[in-house]
Amino acid sequence: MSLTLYMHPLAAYCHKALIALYENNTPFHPHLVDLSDDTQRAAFYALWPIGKFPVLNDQTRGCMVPESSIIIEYLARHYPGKVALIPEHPDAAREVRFRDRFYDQYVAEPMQKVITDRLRPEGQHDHYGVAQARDKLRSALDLIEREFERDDGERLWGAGEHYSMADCAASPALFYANFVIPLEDEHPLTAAYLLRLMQRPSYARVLREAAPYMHMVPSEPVEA
Ligand SMILES: N[C@@H](CCC(=O)N[C@@H](CS)C(=O)NCC(=O)O)C(=O)O
Repeated sequence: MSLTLYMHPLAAYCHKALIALYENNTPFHPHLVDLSDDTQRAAFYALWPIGKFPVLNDQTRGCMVPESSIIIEYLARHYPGKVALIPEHPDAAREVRFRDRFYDQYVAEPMQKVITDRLRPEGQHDHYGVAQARDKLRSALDLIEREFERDDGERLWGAGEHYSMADCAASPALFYANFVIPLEDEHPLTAAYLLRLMQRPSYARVLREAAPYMHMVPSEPVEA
């Protein structure tokens, strides 16, 4: 098999790449990396010294591709399927890329800051950083909600009427953000969007595969 995805089934950015692969039934080999295992960690860092997954290795083209958005761009160019995750039209493509960046940087990043802080040892928590991250996350969610309201809740997907890379990014970002700031409370249209994303067969499959690991997500009571 030509494509290998280095990943972990719980990792938000790996969900994003997996969704893209499943959307187009692209054949690939999933290579699960357990970073808590010294041997696996060393092997992964030898491949990609930054040590963040997902990383896609394309044996046929001799190409190693890190970064979830770049993996999706790569798949769209070299292994296209019937779902065009990056639209042809440059303006539509720019909108998709903007939404993708938005979900990564303003939803997924602060969400990860809050959740990974829960894994830190006692006495090593970053309370100030977590409070900042929660504020950032709330601002992003408020903006997403306002945009759905502006569209009278009629916009189906992240960047418009067509499913795209923006939705690949939004799926794990909102799924895990919901562990930090429950969406139903003040973001009902965003909660409805998350439900649509979770019902999409590609993400439903990712979540099914992640289910055996979900108990590892730290679910402390949400701070006020
Ligand atoms: N910008 C990267 C972010 C990747 C990332 O943060 N991956 C996390 C998992 S979701 C990771 O590898 N964490 C392991 C670590 O930081 O040690 C992307 O889009 O792929």
